[in-house]
Amino acid sequence: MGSVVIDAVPEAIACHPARTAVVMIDMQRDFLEPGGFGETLGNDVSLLQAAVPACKALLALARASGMLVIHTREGHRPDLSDAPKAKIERGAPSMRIGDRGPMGRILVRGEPGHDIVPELYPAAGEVVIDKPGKGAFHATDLHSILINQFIDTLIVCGVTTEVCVHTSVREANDRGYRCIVPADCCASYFPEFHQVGLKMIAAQGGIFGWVSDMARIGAAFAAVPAVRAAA
Ligand code: TIU
Repeated sequence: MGSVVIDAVPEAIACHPARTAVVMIDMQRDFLEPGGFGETLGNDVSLLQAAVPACKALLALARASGMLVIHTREGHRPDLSDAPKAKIERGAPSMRIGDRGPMGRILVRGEPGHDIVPELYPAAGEVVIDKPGKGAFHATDLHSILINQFIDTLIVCGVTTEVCVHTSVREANDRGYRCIVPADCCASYFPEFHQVGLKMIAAQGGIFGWVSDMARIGAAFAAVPAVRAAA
């Protein structure tokens, strides 16, 4: 299987599918559907739906080409012992973490709202990382899993662009991973933060990584017959 060259900003990036993982950050009902954590914070959750079609296409590509797929979920133990007081008490949400809402207890593991949206549901055998923080590496075994699979490049997708995606990309950088962020596979409750968040990743020669999109990633894979044949 050969390398694929993905057109991106600030420049094209070559990566090897066997050493590349798709990391789908927090595409959970609690963030994307009414009645969950995102809405309790006062957000219009319908804005996040924009990322679902491109994420779905990327998951299909990753599965067909044999790339490692990892899903993350933000949430806490039912007794909230892993939820910092500062996180629970922050802001003025209509419901706090652990309170009971229409999709079960807000941001609590095992509750319906904590689950991943049906369109992007993990396939059998795909890794699901439960994370208590915004970053996917904090207090999880993600780094060990990636090292053990010889992964050097991440395609980081999900919600929200400037919160959990950005935090995870920053954490990944400091651990030595190259991060590609497809713009249309991410979304924010604040469209301007989405745009600026992406700019911050690619600025200064790609200080945190490369920004691309699903069409350019699809085109890169389609251009490599060996990758397609191995799928
Ligand atoms: N509030 C917000 O924009 N995001 C989060 O709380 N978590 C994630 O981004 N997953």
